[in-house]
Formats: sequence, structure tokens, C-alpha cells
Amino acid sequence: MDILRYLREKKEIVDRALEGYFPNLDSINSKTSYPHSLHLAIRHSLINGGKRIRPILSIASFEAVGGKGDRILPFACGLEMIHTYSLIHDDLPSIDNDDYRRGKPTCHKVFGEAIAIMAGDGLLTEAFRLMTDSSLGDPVTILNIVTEIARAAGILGMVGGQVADIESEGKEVDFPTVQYIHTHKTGALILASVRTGVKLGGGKGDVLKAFTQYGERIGLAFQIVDDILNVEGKAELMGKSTRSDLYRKKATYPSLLGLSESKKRAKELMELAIDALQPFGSEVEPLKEIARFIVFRET
Ligand code: GRG
Repeated sequence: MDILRYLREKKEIVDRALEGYFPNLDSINSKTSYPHSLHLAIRHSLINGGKRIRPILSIASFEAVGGKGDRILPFACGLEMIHTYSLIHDDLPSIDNDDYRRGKPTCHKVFGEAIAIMAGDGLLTEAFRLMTDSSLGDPVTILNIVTEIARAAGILGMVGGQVADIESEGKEVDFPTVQYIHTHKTGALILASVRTGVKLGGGKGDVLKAFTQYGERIGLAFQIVDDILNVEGKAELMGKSTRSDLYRKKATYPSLLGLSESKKRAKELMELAIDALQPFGSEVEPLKEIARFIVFRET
């Protein structure tokens, strides 16, 4: 299959849906979308940017287990909104202090720190409003999915991993600490994206178990590759600054294991992720290709 075409088509669907949830520029400039700065800051960071890997994973998983229709879209968009909030906050001067993201100046560079913090908070909260819409399916399933996403995004997941990451800067950390950072800061939301699609599509038992293994493996591989790209990626392609991990003395796979071992581990995880989906047929082909894309990507 042509994975680049698949990713492009799914990204267009996600982008269109995201556009629909927020006021467009014309209505922001009219008086209906007050406060304008908040809406402009959210649009700046969310619209027309990013690979949309998390929402695409949720859609691909939903469809792989037989899910049909658009019910997945509010979850796909909610996951992307949570991810975008984390990027806005991650870039703040008190955290990574980054100037570029998704090919543009970071949110706080354009709108100031206070509005950037609020744009992140707004996206996080709005994501949950979107996902708890009771028309999306059986309320018990919706509640179960939303609880899992909250767990993955919060103290037991992404926020916990981010704090461990911040506190590891400049220190010599051991391998289990790096593993904790990667599986929580990045892996948890990726895994939740896969499991959201499976659960909403009705997948249970051994199916959910196999997709969970897939999600855990690509989640870790994603952050290892992010570490590798921070060392040898091209900033102009990636739309964000590179080499910053070294400067900030971050706990990363390359800093602990070296580049070549890190690449080897990322490829091993990719193979293991693909293996986890071996019991299934052509319906999981997009997910297998996404695993390869994650490891061989340049952005
Ligand atoms: C609450 C103050 C406060 C901060 C929270 C939770 C958090 C900040 C940050 C999470 C850490 C984080 C940003 C993890 C994700 C790391 C990562 C791999 C980002 C890049 O993801 P891509 O490549 O980016 O999918 P695009 O732009 O393509 O969406």
C-alpha cells in the first residue's frame, strides 16, 4: 500500500474535522469569538500543523477492528488537541524554551506566555468536552475510553513522564529512568490512541491485547526516533529546532546507548510491533505501515 497517500488522506480528514470544532478566522475577527487572542493562539498551534499520527492511529485501529463511520473523529481530534496542548506547554520558557514548532514560531513567541498557557489549558479541557459527547456511542464504552485517555495524559502518563524528563536534565540517569520517561511522556498517549480506536470499534479480549502490544512498541519506538532525529534530523524539514537534547543534557536513548544502538532498538521495536499484528489480515496493513513510517520518518 501507499502509506504516504494513506497518511495524507487521513490527515486531511482530521484537519477538516479540527477546523470544524473551532471558529474560523472570519468569525474570530467578528465579535462572536471572544476572547480573540485565545482562539488565534489555539488556531496558530493546532491548525495546519503536525503529522497527526495519534488521531490517524486511532482511526486506523478503529477501522482495523471493523469500526465504521465518523464516530471516531471526536476522539481522534481530542487526542490531537491533548497532544498539541502538551507541545505548547513543552515549548514554554520554563520547560524546553523552544522558539519553533511545526514550522512556525512557538505559541508563546507569538502570543506571550500567559496566552500560550491558556491556549494549552483550553485545548486540554475542550478535548474532554468533545470526547464526552453522549451521542458517540454506548455511555459505558465512552466513559471507559475517556478514563483511559485521562490516565494516559495525566499524572500516571504524559505529565508524569514530562516531570521525570524535566528532573533528569543535566543528571546521569539510568536506563530504567529513560525507559520510564519515554513510555510515559510519549508512549502513553500513542498507546491510548490505538486502544481508543479498538475499543470504540468493538475490539476486545485477544484483539485488544494484540493491539496493546503493538501500541506499546510503536509508542516507545516513536520517542527513540524523536531522540535520534534531535541529534541528526534536519531542522528545516522538521519545523522545529534540533540538537537541543544535547545542549540541555536530556536523558535520551542516544545519550545513554549511542546512536547506532538506539537505531537498532527502534527497528527491533518496529518488528515486534508488526509481529503483534500477525494474527490479523489485510485490515491491519495500514498499522503495520505506520510502524515502519514511525521508524523510518525524517520529520
Ligand atoms: C502542564 C506545564 C505543563 C506541561 C505539560 C505534558 C507536557 C507538558 C509535555 C509532554 C511531553 C511531550 C511534548 C511529549 C511528546 C514528545 C514528542 C515525541 C513530540 C513530537 O510529536 P510529533 O512528532 O509532533 O507527533 P507533530 O508536530 O508531528 O504532531
